[in-house]
Formats: sequence, C-alpha cells, structure tokens
Amino acid sequence: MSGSFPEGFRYLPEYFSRAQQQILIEHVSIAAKAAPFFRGKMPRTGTPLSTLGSNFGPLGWVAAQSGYRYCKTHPKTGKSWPNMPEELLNLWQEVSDWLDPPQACLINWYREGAKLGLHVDADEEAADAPVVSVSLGDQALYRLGGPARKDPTRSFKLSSGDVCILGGASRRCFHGIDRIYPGTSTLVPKGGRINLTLRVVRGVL
Ligand SMILES: O=C(O)CCC(=O)C(=O)O
Repeated sequence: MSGSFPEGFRYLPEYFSRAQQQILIEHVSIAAKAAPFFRGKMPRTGTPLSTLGSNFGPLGWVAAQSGYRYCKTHPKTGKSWPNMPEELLNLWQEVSDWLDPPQACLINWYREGAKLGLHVDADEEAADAPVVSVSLGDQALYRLGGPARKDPTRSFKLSSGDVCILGGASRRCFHGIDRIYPGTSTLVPKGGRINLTLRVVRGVL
C-alpha cells in the first residue's frame, strides 16, 4: 500500500487498541470542559468551518476571519489550553523521529456532514517537523495528493485508532477529509469523528 504514498508518509492502521482509544477520548472530553469546542472561520470570507475545534498543549491552532494562527489561549475563555496528554507525547516519541516535542495538538471534531478541504499545514515555522495525526470514532475518507493542488490524489478510509505521519516530502503534500461515515463507531460519546493532530510550531516558545 505504501508504494504509492508520497515519500515520508506513513499509515499505521489500528495503532491504538480500543482501550487506549477510550483513554484518549476521555482526555478529549475532560479538555472540552475547560476549553470548549468552537467553530473556526475561514480567513477573509469568514465562512464557518464544518468541523469544531479545540486544542491541547502550550499552543493551539485557531482559524479566524483575520487568519490562521497559533495562540497560547482559547479565543473564547482566554485561558491556556489543557495540557498535552502523556499518551500523545509517548506517541510522538514512538513514531515521529523528531527530537523536539509537539507544541500543539489540534482536536478536530467532525460531526455528520463535516469535511476538511484539501490543504497543506503551513502555519508552522518548524515546517520540516512531521505532523502526527490520530483518528478516533467514525471512519473518514482521507484524500492525499502531492505538493501541488492539481497533483493526482488517492483516497482511503481511516478508522478509529489509526495513525498517519506526514514527514519528509509528504509534510508539504495536500490532504483533506472528503467525508465521514456516520455511525461506524461508538467511541465518541456524542458521535462523529475526533482527529488529533500533533505539531511542532516553532523552535522556542
Ligand atoms: O482529520 C484528519 O484526519 C486530517 C486533519 C488535518 O489535515 C488537519 O487538521 O490539518
């Protein structure tokens, strides 16, 4: 399967057991009480995103009409983001092949109908550090292309417990979520899919 993936992309199906997934979801539920999910907006147009977001870690990714950015605090509560769970720091050590720890973990919540357009993660100064992504809950159709938007893409389903790593050249490849398959998992208490995306943002905070 990896033959036609871009260089540096790794797909680790069923990396987390069901019991480990439940622990991660519990961390998300607790975090969401302190740092409630909010709906970001597209820069310039202000169009609401179809996903809901929150973050773990010293920095959190925020989508606002004024632009995408990393912030130390939640845009609505003004408080720091919840600490990064140890399980995610361990995952980073196990799979990232990168010395510095992640500074941000974006929590995306896809409810029925939510999707994420093709994009490259480009708001990090640490542009070479890999991005590590965990899928929890409902299955999703993931699309992965090349460094140019017009490059051919391939699509495959991600299931709960799967991990993807965008390292090497794949760090600059377009990717997105075309659709969610509602009801394919019972993991997320209110339903849908949670994606956790670990990122190094910059050298020094
Ligand atoms: O939900 C996913 O699997 C991908 C998330 C993603 O690409 C992002 O947050 O930039």
